[in-house]
Order: sequence, then structure tokens, then C-alpha cells
Amino acid sequence: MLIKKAEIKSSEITDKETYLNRRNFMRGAALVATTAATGLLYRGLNSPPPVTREGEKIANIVRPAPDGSGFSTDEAKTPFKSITNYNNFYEFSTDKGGVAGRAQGFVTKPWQVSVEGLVNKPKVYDLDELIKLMPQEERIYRLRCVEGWSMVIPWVGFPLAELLKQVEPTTQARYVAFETLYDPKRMPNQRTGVLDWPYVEGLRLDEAMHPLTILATGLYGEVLPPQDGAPIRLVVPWKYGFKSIKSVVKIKLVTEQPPTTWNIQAPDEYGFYSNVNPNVDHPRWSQADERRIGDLGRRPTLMFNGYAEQVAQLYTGMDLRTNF
Ligand SMILES: Nc1nc2c(c(=O)[nH]1)N[C@H]1C(S)=C(S)[C@@H](COP(=O)(O)O)O[C@H]1N2
Ligand SMILES: [Mo]
Repeated sequence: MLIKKAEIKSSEITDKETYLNRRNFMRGAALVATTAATGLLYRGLNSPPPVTREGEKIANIVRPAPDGSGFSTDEAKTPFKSITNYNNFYEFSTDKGGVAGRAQGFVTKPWQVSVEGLVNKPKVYDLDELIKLMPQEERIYRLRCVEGWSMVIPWVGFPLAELLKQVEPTTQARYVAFETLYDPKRMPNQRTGVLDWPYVEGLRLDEAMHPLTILATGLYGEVLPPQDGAPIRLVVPWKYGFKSIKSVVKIKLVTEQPPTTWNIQAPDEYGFYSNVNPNVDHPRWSQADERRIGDLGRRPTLMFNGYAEQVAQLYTGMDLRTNF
């Protein structure tokens, strides 16, 4: 079973390499397409039309990320169109070009997030109420997928620490466990066994409290599109993209290291920590470089995805090869 699931993942890898080329190729192919057979091939391989901007503006972005704080990169932002049409969100599709179409119309109102476990003040937050409570900021972060591509995304969100402070973790709390919505009626791919549902993730408490760690509710100043994890998703910029769990409904403070979806799927390939690390290869491919979406060539991958100055001290004394 594990091997079978791992194979699905491996076919995804090929997909990322060919995405942009394929689009260009299909554009060319469409010009010479005269037969019905080619038409079929076209519909089979080409991605659905890109989702256009129709997002709702976020009203209460109270402050931009503080200047010179190292919180936002000044690298070129990845276009909205790419951020919202090249997605990993297995609840909707394992095809990165197909998520946007299948997630369209995903109903995110009302939405509740339960913050529970080892806390003095557990609470089920109504999302609208939570957003009003929290200081919403823009944070321009690099996102680096374990598959070897990256983007620069202008998120809107608030530090997870602000929320955790509200519920007062007890002294027994050492980890934070996150859970995505489980509702196969709304997330159709949850009817398949491609992953164990619901998608789960976890952080050590100090990682969760780090000021770079945010819960995002928007991007490009607009409400988060469904395909990017609406209405609220985690963003941990120094870790591989899969740690940044989407459409979160539960946040639980616990003592033991919680299970995480990709570690359950393929424990030899995906560890709990999953810090971006160019020196520790994935068993099936190098992690030394990456392709920034929109670029032709590849660039070197930076330690902790370029956030070493801010986060390296969280891991002093740890062997990052064993704790991969
Ligand atoms: N619930 C859930 N969260 C998820 C995923 C997923 O399949 N399901 N994919 C992860 C992976 S592998 C990546 S790279 C990022 C992609 O985020 P983006 O589509 O907004 O770029 O989301 C992560 N969060
Ligand atoms: Mo990913």
C-alpha cells in the first residue's frame, strides 16, 4: 500500500517538470490540431483555463510586515495566476493544474477552528470573529515544495503565536497538531485512498510560536482562493511546502510528537521536521536546487529556505540528517 502511494507521488514529480513546457507544447499542438483524436488528447492533457481574479479584498490589513525585520523578501513575487493555478491540494486533485477548477465553489462560510488540548482556555473560534481579533499583516515569503519548485507569495495572515497566546498552552504542551477539514462531499478526492484523511501536520511548540509562522487568510490582499487553502491555512516558510497545511479546522496542543500525513505515507522520504535543507537529499532526488516558477533554469536551494538567520537556533545541537 505504502509503495503504491509512493508511486503516485513519484508520478507527480514528472508532472512538475513538464507543466510549463506542456502548456507551451499544447499551445503549439492546438494550432496544428485538425483531427478529433488530437482534440481528445488536447482535452485530456491540457490544464483547465486559469482562474481569473475575482477575490474579495481583505478589509482589515492593519499593518505591513515591519521594515527590515527580515519577515518579507523583496524578491519578485510569483504572479497571482501561477500561485492560484499550480497547486498541491490532494483533497481536490493530485494534478497541480487541476486543483483550481475542482476547488472552485468550495464553501468556506461559516468556518470554525477549534483550538484545544493542553490549554487553559480552549475555544472554538468562528473564523470571522478570529480574523477581527488578530493583527492581519502582509508577509512576502518563499515557498519551496519538496518536489523541487518554488514561488514567492504575498500572504495576508497573522502570527500563529498570537492565537496560541489567547488559549494559554499549559506547561505540558510541547507540540501543536493541525487537522484539515474532513468532508468528502466538499473535498471530493477524500473519497479516494490517495492519502489517509484528514490531512494532518504538526510543529514543535517553539516552531509554532516563532514569529515567522503564520496562519494565512489571504494572498495578494484578497481572501484566500479555495485552491490555496481557504479559508485559513498554516504557512511555515523555512519548511517544505507540505508542512503548510490547508483549510485548517483543528489546532491541538499535545505532549507527544503528532503524526503527520507525508510521514505516514512514506516515512523514509518525509520526516517530522522537513526543514528545507539542500544538504539532505530526498531518497529519490537531490534537494540542492529548485526551479522558481516562471524561471527557465534552476537556482541553488538555501538552508532553511533562506531563513537560517531567523530559525537556525531552533535546531542547535540537533543532527539534521537524522531529524530530516
Ligand atoms: N490539506 C492539505 N494541505 C496541503 C497539501 C494538501 O494536499 N492538502 N499540500 C501541501 C503541499 S505538498 C504544498 S507544496 C503546499 C502548496 O500550497 P499552494 O498550493 O498554496 O502553493 O500545500 C501543502 N498543504
Ligand atoms: Mo509540496
